[in-house]
This record gives sequence, structure tokens and C-alpha cells, in this order.
Amino acid sequence: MKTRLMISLLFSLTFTGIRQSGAQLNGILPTSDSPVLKTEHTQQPDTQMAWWREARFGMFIHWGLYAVPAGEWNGKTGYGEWIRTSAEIPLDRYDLFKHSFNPVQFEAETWVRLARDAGMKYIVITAKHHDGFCMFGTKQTDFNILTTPFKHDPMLELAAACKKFGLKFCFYYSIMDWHHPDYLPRRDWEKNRTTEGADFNRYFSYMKAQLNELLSNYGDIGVLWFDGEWESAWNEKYGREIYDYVRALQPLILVNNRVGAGRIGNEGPPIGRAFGGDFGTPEQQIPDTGIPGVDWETCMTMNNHWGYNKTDKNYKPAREIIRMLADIASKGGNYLLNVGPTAHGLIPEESIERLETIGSWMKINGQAIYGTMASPFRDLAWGRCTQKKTTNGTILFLHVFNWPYDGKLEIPGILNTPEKAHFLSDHDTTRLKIMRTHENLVIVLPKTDPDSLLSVIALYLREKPDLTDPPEIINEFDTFTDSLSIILYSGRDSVEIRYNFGDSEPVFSSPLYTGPITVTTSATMNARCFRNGNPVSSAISKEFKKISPVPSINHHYDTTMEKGLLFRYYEGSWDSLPDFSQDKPIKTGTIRDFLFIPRNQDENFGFVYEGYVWIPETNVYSFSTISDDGSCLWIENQLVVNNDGLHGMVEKSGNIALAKGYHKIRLAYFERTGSDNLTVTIKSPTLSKQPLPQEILCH
Ligand code: FHN
Repeated sequence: MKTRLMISLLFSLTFTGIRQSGAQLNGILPTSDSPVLKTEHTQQPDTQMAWWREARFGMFIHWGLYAVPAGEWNGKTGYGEWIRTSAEIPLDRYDLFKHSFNPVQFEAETWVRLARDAGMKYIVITAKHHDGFCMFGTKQTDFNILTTPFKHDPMLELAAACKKFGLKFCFYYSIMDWHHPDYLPRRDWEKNRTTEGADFNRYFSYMKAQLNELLSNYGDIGVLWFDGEWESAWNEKYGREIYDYVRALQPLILVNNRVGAGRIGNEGPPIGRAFGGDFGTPEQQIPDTGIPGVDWETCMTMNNHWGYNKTDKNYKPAREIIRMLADIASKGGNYLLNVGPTAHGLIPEESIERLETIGSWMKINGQAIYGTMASPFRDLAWGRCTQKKTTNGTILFLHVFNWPYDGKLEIPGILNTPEKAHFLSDHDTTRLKIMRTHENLVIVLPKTDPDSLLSVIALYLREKPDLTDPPEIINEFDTFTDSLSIILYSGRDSVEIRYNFGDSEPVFSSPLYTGPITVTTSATMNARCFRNGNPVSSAISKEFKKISPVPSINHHYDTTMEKGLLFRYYEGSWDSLPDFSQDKPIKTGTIRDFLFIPRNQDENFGFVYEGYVWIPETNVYSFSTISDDGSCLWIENQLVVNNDGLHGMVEKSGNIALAKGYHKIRLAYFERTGSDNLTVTIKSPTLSKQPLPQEILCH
């Protein structure tokens, strides 16, 4: 019996305000009978984020039972904190490590003083990692530190030491738990470990009970750093409930984005997902241009392992770490640098040496990191810049990575008349000579770099930086079907934006920009900043093109359709998407979303999904797939997204103009081995980026 699918989608297409990064719009709101999570973001207000933004630099500590094997198992030495599952150590054998975990050389104050002296302002330590072993005195399980020969709770001592030395104490907590019988899925090699009776809701209650212990017994906690949220058991609903629960226990606590289920890969905040905690967590990477408008923190190992690995001597030099810290701060982020202590309770000497060197640099240059904001420059060939607002104006901290051979440090496109400049390392703050050539400042430096780690120069301005950056054209789309509102922006004081269309640069007599400009035909827009009748920036140009939408399959907005898509499931080993039409599917049926169910195996499988997508209004749409491994998306048989290939989590996108109504959609996906994922997103000039709602999929 065909069910009548009335899709009456509510679209709030009103602008909710124009931010630097463009207009933020409400998205598709399916009918009230479909469960859609609230889309408001519940990030802590600026006041609660203040200490974290001031801190900029913290210590990550991965410490647990995995330190006992120290990365070695059956003659192999490449393991870390994942050793239980990477080396396929059965549960009862791994549990035996408990009896030999006795870190008698652990000294909480030694660890905290080391962090403090390195210039770190907070410590995030693994209360429970994926192996399920609890490094704190929990009453919820005996798989914890109190039942080891150590017999006492190191978290209590660390909390006290952090309080004593003025660092924020924070917990890492893994949602994924390879030990608890109620956590599913099991590791795929644990064939003989039953899932009988496993109840995830009971595990969820276990989690809440432990979080209650962590937030009740150790004083004020700065951050709850969740992790291991990527498996099928977790979802946004659990994430939101845990976020609210934790914030109810300690209202000022910060929670990272891994509490939700929307994070993609090791990137920052969730893409288009409603809910992403208080900050993003790019891991082992520094986003090229930061993550504008979002708080984020890069977490990184000092060598190649989070947990202690006795053979891994590949530690990053202190100079490299210091320059990473400056790079991250220049993009507005925090740096969470990891140490992996031994089973005896010692932080490796190699880590200590680096932290001491970093600390000596921070004692002189810390003001160029703490409480700074991202660089006002789009790019500096010789290094990085951080900035700090002061009561007298702005201090620009110039981190000189590449020393100018001629001793002349050129600062491009800045119109301010600076007050002075000096090396932070110069106790006498001897003023450096500053010259101007046209729109650039030049600071005259000694021929050789005084600090091989990283020299920082403080440049004092009496006002906001006045850079000759051209205006920004804040439009993600440069094609349209009917009309398009073009938004121009310049964050500079006392400049006018003047614009024109065609192939000439705007002049002072060109129209003045006073708000969004609507175009209804293809056009090339040019824009430039002016002050007192004179141009004070170069011009920027962008072509906007009117295109015809692909017609929908009918003109009726109401139609009889079945919810969900048709799917075909295949098995095979591919390096790229095969032509599935040549294969006989193993299973077929209908499915409500781009899910990998039903399937017989976790590897070497493929899916084809087909059906229709309801397009709410005629416009240009950007679709993306975020997949591991390959995926391709066709709309009306046009290849819109080509994300094919054997790869980790990768996002690819493409645009297509569509008329309101139903359009054919087909997606092909394959997974070879390892982790797998498929997320499909949609956005348009009037819809914020979001996972393609299953409510608008039908067949
Ligand atoms: O699987 C964990 C890993 O062991 C480590 O804890 C890192 C640190 O951010 N997080 C996960 C990998 O993304």
C-alpha cells in the first residue's frame, strides 16, 4: 500500500543577520512529525570561554594501562594507546595489565610544575580511554586505578596540584569503551565475545554516573574533552543529553565538539551539524586558515604516539613545536600538546627537555601567545602575526620564521603610523628603525636572527590595524537562477566601499556600497576601499553567472511517494567505484537514509542508493559527500560530486541549479577496509550547510 507522502516543508528563508562570513540562514525544517534536533548552538558565552582563549596552550596527557606494554606486543613495537584492539589482545589478557600497573614514581606536583613552567595553562588527562580502564576512583566498575597495586587516585593529586599552581584541571573521557559489556559494537576481531544482553542505554547510564563522579569529586573542571564518538552507537541525541548533563553539574565547564556525532574526520567543528559543543578539535593538524568564527584547538603528539611507546624516539624539535604554537595562535586557535607518561609514572625525558626549552621561550615571548587574536593579515611571507587589543590601540606580534637576508622586514599593506617596535627578547626595548615604502612598513633588523628558536617583534599601533585589504565579497555562490544578493564587507575603520560592474576598477565616483546589491543578470562585480576620496586598497572582482535550473520531474508539489530511497547492496574489493550495474546486488530494498544497513560485513562492500530528493525552491544547490572510502553523487543523471577513490574521510562538493520539486538522486559508495563513513550535505544561498534531511528523500 503506497503511503501518501505529503511533504510540506517549512522553510524559513529569512536572513538572520549578516556576519563577516556572510549571511546565516535557517535551514530546512521538516514537518513537525519528523524528529529533527534543535538547530540552535548552545556554545558557552564569551565570558565562560575567556580563560580558554587567554590560555592558548595546554598539556594533553594520555596515561593508562596501555603504558604497561609500552607499545610492544608479540615482538611488534608500533603500538600506542590502541594496543588492545590493534594487537587484538583478548579482554582477559589485557585486564592482567592491571596487576602490574604501579606507577610509584608518579609525582603530581612534578607533572603540573613541568606544564606550568612550559607556559601551559591547562591540563587535559585521560580519565578513561577507549580501553575502558578508569584512571580515577570510580565506584561504577572495579576496572580502575584503585584496584591496581597503586591503590590510590592520581586524579585527586593532579587536581590538587593544578589548584596549587594555578592551572585548569580537565578530563578526557572516551565514549567508546572496549571493556564495558554494554558498549557496542564489539571489536570486529572479538568473534567469541558475546553481545548477548548488551544494553547501550545501560552503558549510557554508566557514562552519566562516571561523569557525575568526575564532576563532583575533583573540584572545578575546566574542560570535558570527549572522544571516541564516531561509532554507530553514538548519536546527536545522546550527545546533546550528555552536554546538558555535564553543564548542569558544572555550569562553567567547556565541552569539546566530540560530544556530538557530527564531527567529520579529524577536522574541527561538525560540518553543518546542529550541535558541536564549545570548540572544534582538529587533530595532528593545523587548519590552513584556522576555522574563522569558531573556537578551536589543535591537539598533537610530541612524537608519533599518544600513549607511551618506549621505542618511539621521533620527537618533534622544540623549535618546531614553538613555531607550531605561533602558527596556531596566529590563526586564532589553542594548542594541546601531548605527553605519554610511562607505567612508572614518569614523563619521558625527551618530552621534559622540549617542554623546558619551550618554557624558556614562553617566559620571554608568552605575551605574543596568551590572550592574542588571529592575525589581521591574510598572509605573511616571512612568518606569522598575532595581535592583542590594548587600551592604547593594538600590539602586533611579528613572529619571524624566515629572517630577511637584507635585514629589512616588510609588513605589507598597512597604513597605520606605528608608535614603535622592539624585540620582545630585548629587556631594554631598544626601538627598531621603521620606514615606509608606499603602502608597506619596513622594520630594520640586525643581519642575523638573535633567537634561533623564534624571534618576536612587538609593533605598537595607536589604533586598529588599518590594512589595505580590499573588501570581501561575501557570497559562497557565484551562480544563481533568478536573482542574487551580493554582500560586500570590510572590517576597516573609516573606509567607504565603492563598486561597479564590468571590467574597470571602481573610482571615487562609482556607487557607494550601503547594503546587499541584487543582480538579476550575469555580471562581473568590482569593489574597492576609499578614504577621503582616495583608493586605499586594491580592487577585487568576482563574476556572477545566471544559469537555468534543471527542471523537476513534475510541477506538483504534492505527490504520492514512498519515504526513503531504494538501495542495492554489493560485496567486492575495489580501489574505486565499479560500474555496479554490471554486478548482481546481494540485497535490495528501501532505506530511510544513506546508511550501511543491511550488510554482511564491515569491509569490501558497496551501496547504490536511488530515488528522489524534494527541492524546496528553485535555486543553486551545493551538495557534498564526506566519505571513507569513495562516493559519487548524481542529480538528474548529472555527476554533481565526484569523491571516488580509496581514501580516508574526505569531503568533496559540487553545485547544480535545480527547479523546485522532485529530482532524481543517485549515490554510489564503496568501502574497502578500515573505517567507513558516508555523510551527504546540502546548502544553498538560503539554506545553511546541513546533512541532507532524510525527510526529503523518497522513491
Ligand atoms: O582514538 C583516539 C586516540 O587514541 C587519541 O586519544 C586521539 C587524541 O585526540 N583521539 C582519538 C583519535 O582521533
